[in-house]
Amino acid sequence: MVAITVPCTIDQIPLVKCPKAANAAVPTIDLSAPGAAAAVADACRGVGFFRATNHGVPAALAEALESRAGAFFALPHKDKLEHSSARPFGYGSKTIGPNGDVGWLEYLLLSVGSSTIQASSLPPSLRAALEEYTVAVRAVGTRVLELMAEGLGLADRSALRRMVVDATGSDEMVRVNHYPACPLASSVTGFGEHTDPQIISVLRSNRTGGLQIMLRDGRWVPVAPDPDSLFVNVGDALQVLTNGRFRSVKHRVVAPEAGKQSRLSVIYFGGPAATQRIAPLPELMRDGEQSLYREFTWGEYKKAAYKTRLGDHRLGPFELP
Ligand code: GA4
Repeated sequence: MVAITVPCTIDQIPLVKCPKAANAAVPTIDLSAPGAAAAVADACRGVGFFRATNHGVPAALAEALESRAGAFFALPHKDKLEHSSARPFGYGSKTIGPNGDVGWLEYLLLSVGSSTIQASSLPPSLRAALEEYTVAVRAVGTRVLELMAEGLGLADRSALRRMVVDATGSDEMVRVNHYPACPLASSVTGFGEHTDPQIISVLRSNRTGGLQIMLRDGRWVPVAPDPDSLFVNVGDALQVLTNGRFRSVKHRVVAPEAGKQSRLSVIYFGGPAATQRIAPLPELMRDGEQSLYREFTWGEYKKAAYKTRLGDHRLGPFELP
């Protein structure tokens, strides 16, 4: 097989039709408030996305990571490329996934195993900051998965967290995305529209906007950046586990325009072990309710996902007529 590297230039990156709508649609949930479980479930049944406050991640950890990541991305391109050999993990620039998706960004995608970042070659200070942050954000993921289970009315509040943070061999990742200001055009795609395949994603960004989510009625709305909050996404696997009650949210990022600060985001993805069966939780099913999906394992879904383009409807082939 011959590997062809296609150099990606700005004119190969698609533009995004930007919405004029305001930011009203994103529910904000105080994770420490009574009633948080019901609010989380409501948000996940609605838009599939919410802003979490009082999450307990110390600002200092996020800021330390932001500054170390900023220093990393400021390195000469050839130095960063030294971290790009372990596809899909490591450093990437402009290309996303193996099937031709491109965006105005560079990133680090790292696998998390027992809270350790699996990439020994990273600068030690960046690796340490990422590990500390990951431990903290994982704890938020754990708490949110418990709130989701409670909000769904599951007797076992650990039913969801057991698939991710407590499971051996679970598939957890951290991604650091850096979107430099784009000098040549506005509305340039940073990260094209997609849903996250996993159970849950927890995002934090700096003060630069660009993230947009799709509402249930198909409208795109911008998400106002807020470095003090975390943003939680429902992923495809959670949509299946809840037989469509929770909705995997479509989202995308528009690159900052010339003169703006670059955008830096860090996302924790909580996925289960490869052997985990993904099917609606029996306790949720009403009498006579049929599964909307044929059964699959996370390993199968992941394999299928890596054959798709970013914007494809990945659950499509698993939907039952
Ligand atoms: C989208 C969510 C996460 O960023 C990610 C992405 C992954 C990658 O960048 O390697 C994928 C994409 C994401 C879904 C479809 C496939 C796989 C790129 C791609 C085209 C890390 C993930 O798990 O799925």
